[in-house]
Amino acid sequence: MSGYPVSDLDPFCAEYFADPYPAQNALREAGPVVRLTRYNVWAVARYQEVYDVLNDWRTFSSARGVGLADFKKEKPWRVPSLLLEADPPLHDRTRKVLDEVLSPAAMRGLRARFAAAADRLVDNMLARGGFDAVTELAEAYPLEVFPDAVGMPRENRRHLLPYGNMAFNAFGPRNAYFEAAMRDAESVLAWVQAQTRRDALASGGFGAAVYEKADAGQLTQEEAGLVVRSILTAGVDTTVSGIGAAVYCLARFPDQFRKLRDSPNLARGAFEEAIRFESPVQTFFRTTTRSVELGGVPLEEGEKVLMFLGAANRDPRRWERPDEYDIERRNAGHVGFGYGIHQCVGQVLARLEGDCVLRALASKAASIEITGPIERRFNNTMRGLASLPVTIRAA
Ligand code: 4MI
Repeated sequence: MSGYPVSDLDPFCAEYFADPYPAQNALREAGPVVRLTRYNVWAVARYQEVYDVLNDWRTFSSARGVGLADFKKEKPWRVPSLLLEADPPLHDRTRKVLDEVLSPAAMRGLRARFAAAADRLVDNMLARGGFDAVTELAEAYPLEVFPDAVGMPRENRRHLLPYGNMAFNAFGPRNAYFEAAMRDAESVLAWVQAQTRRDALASGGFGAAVYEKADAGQLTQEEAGLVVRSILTAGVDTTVSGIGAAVYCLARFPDQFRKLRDSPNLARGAFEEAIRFESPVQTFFRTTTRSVELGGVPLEEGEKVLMFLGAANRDPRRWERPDEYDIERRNAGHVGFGYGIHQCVGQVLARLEGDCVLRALASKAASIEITGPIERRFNNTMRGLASLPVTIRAA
């Protein structure tokens, strides 16, 4: 007889989004693998099992979708991603293209521009005093620097926000968040699609670089368009939530901001710790390709496994004081960027953005004070705020 714990938790509802930590703790405590009866999927919320699933792509496939929908049984809402929703060998061919286009060397060439943009933005906010750290900083900064780096025009770049909001909702169930995000994004879908065309992308940017890889025979022209779509889908919402998380942490934990001001070189650690602490990408699914035992529980072939990345990043079995934001913590090994073959291909770019914003704040601001009620953004996959009213004082 093989027993396993069950839970009727809904990890895609407002109550959970508002405060996911008690439910995440209950899941971790219930056992290494828990059956979620509401969705008929398996859940892993402990670090060890999340790590094990992330590191075995042969057994825990991405090709049937990394959301709740099983692409073998349901038609995907869009043509599947050649990276996120693919297994080797297809995945490795497209991944190599983005590894090269987003290489650390390429990112180093962006630093001066990214740092100058962050300095300008923080100077503007200091002149204002009070502002919304989500809309006017965490959203404004990536929307300023990222589409430039891709080679996109200035106009309409805000359309990337509803597009990303929809994409990340689409990994969850077809609930009210998904439906609302779909309606919101409908009018920008054609525009986003058009931005993936070769003639829309300025030379020197990531987009043109992807098409040059197609010219070199590494992928087809059609595949190049889809890889550019991946850049546009993954590149904005994620860093918006990451930067928002970092500012929210530094505003809530002033001793940590003081430490950062004393040593601006801690900016990288402060950003990384915010990724661990808030885990902007909260969850992804895999689908089993064979029967397998996980955490002592036998799983059949073709089952969805929901990985709670945010819960793994706060698992007391893995982390000391997991619920403390500590910018000097040794947080290597967190799964906020995933792990294994699918680990975030844009992480160097994300860290560059985070580092530039936090360095600007560390060197220019004496304090960050929350001045009004925060608003949380509810999304099936992405954890973040819609509004964070703050006042910053000049140093
Ligand atoms: C983890 S965020 C993300 C990554 C890749 C894609 C979308 C979102 C994609 O479309 O390839």
